[in-house]
Amino acid sequence: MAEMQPVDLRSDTVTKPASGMRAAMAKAEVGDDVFGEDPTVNVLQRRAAGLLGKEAALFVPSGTMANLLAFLCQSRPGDTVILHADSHPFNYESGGLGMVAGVLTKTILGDLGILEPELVRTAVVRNDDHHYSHTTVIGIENTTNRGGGAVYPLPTVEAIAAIAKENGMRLHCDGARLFNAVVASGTGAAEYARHCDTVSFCFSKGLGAPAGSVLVGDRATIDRAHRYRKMLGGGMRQAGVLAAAALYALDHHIERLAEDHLRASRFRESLKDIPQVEFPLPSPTNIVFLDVPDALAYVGHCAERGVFMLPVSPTRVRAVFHLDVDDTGLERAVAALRDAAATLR
Ligand code: TLP
Repeated sequence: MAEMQPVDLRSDTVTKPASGMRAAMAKAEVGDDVFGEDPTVNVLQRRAAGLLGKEAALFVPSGTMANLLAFLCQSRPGDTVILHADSHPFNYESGGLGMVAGVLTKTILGDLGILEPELVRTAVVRNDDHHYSHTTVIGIENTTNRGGGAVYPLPTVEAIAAIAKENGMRLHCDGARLFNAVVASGTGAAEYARHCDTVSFCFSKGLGAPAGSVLVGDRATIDRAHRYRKMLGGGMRQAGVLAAAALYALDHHIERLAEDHLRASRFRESLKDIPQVEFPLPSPTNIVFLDVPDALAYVGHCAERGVFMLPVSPTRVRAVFHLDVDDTGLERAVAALRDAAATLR
């Protein structure tokens, strides 16, 4: 077989900085951000806060840290936070909520990783009886990772926000892929954020930056987050190099997310007749789940054909579209998956 570029569909985190982004990074003005003196970080934080209509923002190394800070800042050890059973903080953040924030998690269900407001209502404990832990924060995820990149309907966000408010709780949105939701739904980022106390989003996923996320919210909460970021070792000094990549991503990589969504749906469409492969969830954005008889074996056969995906259960595989997969990559992926499917017979 001729030398072919591998197609990496394991995650949208695998993207490499584009040449324009690297140029922006190279000429970034920097300073010591722990002293608040990195001009590029300061511009990014103001821009992110403005984009979401909030008072303040904090640039942090990862989405995991942004989520942890949100829960740390808005709860006390021994409190309970409400999350979907499929949520990222509950499943994939190394137990930080328990170990670092010291909170209990009450996990509830809902289709496609989207919290069912009525289940949220029943999960809230509002009782002065000292037997109970206080439920202080609700976390939502937009788009949902394990829900197949599903987009939160705005009325659902509103309903959950109303429950939070009625009960004196905070609402955090893990918007690691918030701009995928924005582009797919046409609902503005600030419109989603208006109902949430804090929102995080990542530059290092579909937006294509090498690292970095941001947490936005009111000034007092972000000030607390700043202190905890230092405590967790997330103060980054001349981080303007990374902030420049993030600013470049905001300027150049938001609208193009629609291309990833289109390729994800063409990918599904091109494979739907294969009897060994099923699509268990809709894929409205850039994440596609495939059910196959043996996920490890299938992923292995595809990898031999130069296409990488992630097994997420013994029978489920994830493929994620991003800016380093063009139409040629899509065609190559479809051909490899078809060919590999024959080996599953
Ligand atoms: N998700 C990664 C893996 O951790 C699974 C991926 O490849 O999808 N929230 C959501 C919804 C996420 O999907 C992720 C990353 C994070 C938070 C954490 O972001 P990072 O990796 O920057 O800590």
